Amino acid sequence: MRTQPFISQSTHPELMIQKSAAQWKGLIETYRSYLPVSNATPVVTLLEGNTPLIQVPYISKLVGKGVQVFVKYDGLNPTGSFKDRGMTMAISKAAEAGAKAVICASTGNTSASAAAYARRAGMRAFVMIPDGYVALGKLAQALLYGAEIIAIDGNFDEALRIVRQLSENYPVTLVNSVNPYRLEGQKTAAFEVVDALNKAPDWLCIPVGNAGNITAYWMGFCEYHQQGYCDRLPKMMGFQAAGSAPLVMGKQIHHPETVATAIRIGNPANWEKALAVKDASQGEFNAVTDEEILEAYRILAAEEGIFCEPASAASVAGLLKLKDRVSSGATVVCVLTGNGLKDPDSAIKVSDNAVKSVIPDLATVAELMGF
Ligand code: AN7
Repeated sequence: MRTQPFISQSTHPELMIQKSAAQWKGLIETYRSYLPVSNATPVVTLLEGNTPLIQVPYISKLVGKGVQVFVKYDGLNPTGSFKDRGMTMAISKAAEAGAKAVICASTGNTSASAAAYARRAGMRAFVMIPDGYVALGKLAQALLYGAEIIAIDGNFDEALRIVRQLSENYPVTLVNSVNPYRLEGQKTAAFEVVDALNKAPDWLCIPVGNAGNITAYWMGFCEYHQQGYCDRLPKMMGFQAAGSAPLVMGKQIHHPETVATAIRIGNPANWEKALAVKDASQGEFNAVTDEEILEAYRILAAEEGIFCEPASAASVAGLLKLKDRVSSGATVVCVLTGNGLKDPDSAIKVSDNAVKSVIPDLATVAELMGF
């Protein structure tokens, strides 16, 4: 799903050189000095990372007050989601440790990413999914990558509990975001945001499920801040779907529901870390309804030309919901975590657009076009 390599302005010279080189080498090579890898680590990569930070003028105008909104389009990673940033690290470190098999619970994207990277490393990939709640594109990926897919009559939280126990008792490495290497890889997205903006944004809006990504972004911003590459830190604004909003409600949700199946999670694995990020960044967790998510999803595609999956649009839905509270002239980055092609069913359902069928005749087609 990658397009042309994106060449960003870098705040520091060695990255400038690497990023303007003809071939992007993947995020481990690019950010090696910030990551827990050594020469002994076999780098398993599909050249993930280096995704574009795109201005969204229509959404900026909806927010008003001279606010500049960008989206970090992480759906352009090799398997179509931000999970690849974490998976290149988790699988490389698993390979270094001699692992022969990995396992994850997944609402879909983690399973696709784990399967791709594990198979590339010659490992077995076990993925456990909630039966009937994984978007079609994600399932198609896991199947073709050769994952061993186990569907349970239960939700993500139940699957995570089982795979955690399996990894404790059998020779199989857990690659959910409780694996610390996942967060190390994912923090590079924050590096890229700062490299592109030459500063940290005022707000970082991000969809939240297990809260791994919000934690990883915060790690990345803090590290770059310590290095002096940005002189302030963003408010971390996490958004959950209203039917699956444990961090907003302050309690576990036993039967999470939302159209955004990627974030249909009632008991986030990184709960404590997420609360710490909120406090440290003076950020917030807020809920957005399925209607608000789908409206942002539609606006992103129809007005900005950007196709993300519904869960990703929660970041933009959240910004639009809280727009009166953004400072004038602020810079806001919304993270688009997954590609729209992951979930064609939702797109077809949401769209009020229709295919017009016609006979293959010039005059008939021209008339249909209104000419
Ligand atoms: C598109 O694939 O949990 O808050 O099993 O696929 O770090 O969990 C996916 C999560 C946001 C939430 N957007 O990130 C999985 C899984 C998309 C996602 C999230 C997910 P976290």
